[in-house]
Amino acid sequence: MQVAERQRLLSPAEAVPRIWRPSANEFLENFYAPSRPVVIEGAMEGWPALARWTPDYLARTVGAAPVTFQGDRDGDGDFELYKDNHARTLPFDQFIARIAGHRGNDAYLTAYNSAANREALRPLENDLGYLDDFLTRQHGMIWIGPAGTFTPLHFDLTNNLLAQVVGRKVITLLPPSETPRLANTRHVFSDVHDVGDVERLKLYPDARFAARVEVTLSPGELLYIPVGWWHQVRSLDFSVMLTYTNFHWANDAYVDFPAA
Ligand SMILES: O=C(O)CCC(=O)C(=O)O
Repeated sequence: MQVAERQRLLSPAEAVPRIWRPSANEFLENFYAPSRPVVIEGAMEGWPALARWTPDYLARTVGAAPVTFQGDRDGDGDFELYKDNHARTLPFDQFIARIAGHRGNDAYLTAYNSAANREALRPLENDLGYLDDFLTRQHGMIWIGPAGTFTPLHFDLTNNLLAQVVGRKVITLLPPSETPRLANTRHVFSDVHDVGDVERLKLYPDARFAARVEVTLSPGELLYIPVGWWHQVRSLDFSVMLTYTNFHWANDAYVDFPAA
């Protein structure tokens, strides 16, 4: 039997429903509290960033301010685990010139770089709205990359809300109950890296049977990923996204989790 035939696919509509602008209570009761992923449509309506954020506009607005990004990732199969080795700096407009119109996974400005980039990227905050039903008024951590970035399979120690602003991303989600199949030998990472990589799955046969669901996130859409849900992310286009963790409700699972 082919690997693809053995995979257990969750129904996208059941596992990750799409809903239109829920109230705070609907979101809390049906998704946040029961740890159920969901795509939220309509909540980013009117954000100027959705219309403005072309690569040229981003480069003009931030200019040559130096930014930190993750670079030289291609030669390192564990670039995510050893992310501190990959911190690189460029003037922002040069970083944009390097990724816009290109494809690949070598250079990616990620949420991990957000503290270093907060001041440089502040001019972009004028184009963002707020998600007051779900979050406090603090802007999210920004991800900027070319088509073809790939974040390997991992889970987070917080509930996350992903806000897609530019381009599309495909997010593969696997429930926490699949952890025993995912070779979770190192902190929040899976040795499998990519549950879509047929060659790699030969090394991790249990992972073939891990149930999964794919979500394509488009500009203006939010994805709620509950703490502990495995995910890997691939960008289809030049992409800008924000990750928020500042919910109105408890979000501190990391306190009890063993350090890396
Ligand atoms: O967009 C990506 O490349 C990764 C996003 C992610 O893993 C997250 O926000 O938790």
